[in-house]
Amino acid sequence: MTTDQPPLVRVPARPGPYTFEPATTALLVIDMQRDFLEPGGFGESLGNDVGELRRTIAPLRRLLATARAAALTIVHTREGHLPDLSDCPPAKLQRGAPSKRIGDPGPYGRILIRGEYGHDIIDELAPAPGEPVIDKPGKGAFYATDLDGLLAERLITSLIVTGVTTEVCVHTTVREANDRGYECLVLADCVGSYFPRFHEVGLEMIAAQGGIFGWVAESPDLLAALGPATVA
Ligand code: TIU
Repeated sequence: MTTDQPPLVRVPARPGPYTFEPATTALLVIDMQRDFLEPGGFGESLGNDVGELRRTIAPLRRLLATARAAALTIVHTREGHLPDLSDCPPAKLQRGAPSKRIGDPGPYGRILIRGEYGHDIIDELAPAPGEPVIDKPGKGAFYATDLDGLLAERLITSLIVTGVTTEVCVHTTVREANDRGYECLVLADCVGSYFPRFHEVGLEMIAAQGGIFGWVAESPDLLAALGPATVA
């Protein structure tokens, strides 16, 4: 029997199954940058346990391999600022302990400055040629970027959201996406926070009230649902 319906993928999720069409779905990988994740880096220098973030690397590698095999649109983001800090509002610049603020010298170059080693994406999750990398000055990936236009050009209506940190850049991006009409599936094992309780409650907040901001699933369930495209 033939059908005109596009192929749909259905993933067990909370608050209920998430259904998407691969052709109109993008994988968003948020801010998997050395400044946040590398041992000895900026995030760790603030007293954070980067292990809470690094546990996302292995599942994200599997997910990226499968998403590439399935020809999903993949978009990476990086949080950071121009070297002259002209795109960093004073309110953000003055946050944090003196000497550990945006633009200050850090273990991997000037903290969160574009072009610095620490600002770039970790080697394990390096973008493949042709995959867009969105540089964003805010926590949300839609604020002051062309992400919305890029997704619209590709007719994307559904986002699989991953990256760090759960309650900061992931949450802000999901909220922005939700208000713009995108459906979001957040993968619990592919997002992480320095604060485990923020991570847990952040995920609960997304799926609460019938999925007020979106859906939450585990990446192995998504890989199983994608079936033949899954890469071990
Ligand atoms: N990417 C992102 O979440 N930026 C942050 O500053 N996160 C913190 O949790 N600090």
